Amino acid sequence: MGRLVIVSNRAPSVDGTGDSGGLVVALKDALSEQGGLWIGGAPEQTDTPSASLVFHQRPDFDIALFEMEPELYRDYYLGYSNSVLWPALHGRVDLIDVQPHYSIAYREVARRLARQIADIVTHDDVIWVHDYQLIPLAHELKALGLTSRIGFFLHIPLPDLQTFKAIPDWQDLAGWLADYDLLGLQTQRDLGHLINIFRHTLRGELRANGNMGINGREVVLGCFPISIDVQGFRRLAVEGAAQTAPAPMPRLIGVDRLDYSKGLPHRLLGYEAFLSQNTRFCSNVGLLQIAPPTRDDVDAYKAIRSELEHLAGRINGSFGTIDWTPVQYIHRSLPRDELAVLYRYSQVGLVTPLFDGMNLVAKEYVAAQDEADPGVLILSQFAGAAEEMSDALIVNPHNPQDIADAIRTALEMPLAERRQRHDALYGHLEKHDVGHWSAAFLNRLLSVEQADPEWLARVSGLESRARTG
Ligand code: ADQ
Repeated sequence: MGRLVIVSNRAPSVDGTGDSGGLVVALKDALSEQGGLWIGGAPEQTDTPSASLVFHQRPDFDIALFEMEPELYRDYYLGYSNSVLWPALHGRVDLIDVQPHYSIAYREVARRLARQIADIVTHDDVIWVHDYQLIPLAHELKALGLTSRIGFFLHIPLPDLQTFKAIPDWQDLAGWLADYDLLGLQTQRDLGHLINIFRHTLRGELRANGNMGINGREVVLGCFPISIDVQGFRRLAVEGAAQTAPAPMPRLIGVDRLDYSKGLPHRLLGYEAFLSQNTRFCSNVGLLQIAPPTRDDVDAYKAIRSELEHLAGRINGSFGTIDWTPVQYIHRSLPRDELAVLYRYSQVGLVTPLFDGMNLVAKEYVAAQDEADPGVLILSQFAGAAEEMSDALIVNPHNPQDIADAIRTALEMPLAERRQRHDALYGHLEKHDVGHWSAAFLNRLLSVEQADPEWLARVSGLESRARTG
């Protein structure tokens, strides 16, 4: 094999700051072993973007930045990626904002990026593309004649066929997905949806090995639940807690990007119901919600912020006293070591998204616990993590009563049951950390046969005819 080439919407920082957590930790080892390259969008846009990738060297791997004009970036990223695909793939078709220039920009980014990548990769390089912002990339690369193996991992959920069909370009999207050699999804739920989409849209045929025959070639499909650096995160929690005092009263914690998919208003409604039905807990428990704003320029995100502030204010106004604030709401990101300690010193972890690819907070919360006296995870049935973490208290996030009941159960749960649930959750996580995830995906990608040149010539021919026609 040649190099491992990672492609994502945003590249890691050139100086290594901000590497902690996330994808970089997951892929660093594989990248430095294989002599790797990470290609991603430049952190700043420019009116005079370079026509080729801009290279930077780090000690562990190289970075190649893709530059874009501000308007192109806005229409591709805030527009198509986050005002069409993100809501649609999270089942919020009511929030889709369809604008013709969004989808033009989305295709243009993939086309330009493919040209720049094709200039620097070779047949032996293995390319791993990440997430919904770059779905057409394999199609564009193959249209340029590239024969490298190309895998794709979708970090967010894939909805059922009917929801998928609400995206105006759904047939194109299905076709672009089928151009990858390996498609990785977070859960069996999403894999089932993908199979159905391929069957319906491209007459895909499921083979005995679980892959799909589409247009005369085999697309390899797999479920690869992403995880965290379990040992590393646990260490942060243990070391941090040794230097910090525990919270003065039992605490519930929520940590989420401020996003409508995370079910934050529903969570607060559940907490409100819990307080009103269990008044003995008033003044004896607190909810700490950490939710830094993201994608502020998209209207749906402004709305969720004001809704949440309104609800937190209402609960604090109704239940709070001079000495007790029921909801503490923090609007910014915290360093990971602080977060790890906050999880460890919280008796309940509230992870209640309405729809989520995986949700790493659920895994971080479990990894951070003290195994001798662990807290309880309350987890939405619609988080991808629920497929693996059935020893959490699983709730329907749409039902505030379900959340209220689970909070009471968690706070009253005997130590023996808490330990038994935590042992099961932690035991699974320990064996399925983020290293396991990246190795599983890459091994599968390396086992895929390289592109059939005849098929490629056909696709490229069609593509060039379509462009000139
Ligand atoms: P996200 O939607 O960003 O990721 P998630 O999996 O919950 O969601 O990851 C969030 C990460 O950000 C966690 O590591 C968390 O600790 C961190 N974070 C959140 N709020 C923070 C804060 N206030 N301060 C510091 N850190 C904070 C997408 C998908 C998920 C999928 C991941 C990975 O939507 O479903 O799990 O990708 O594939």
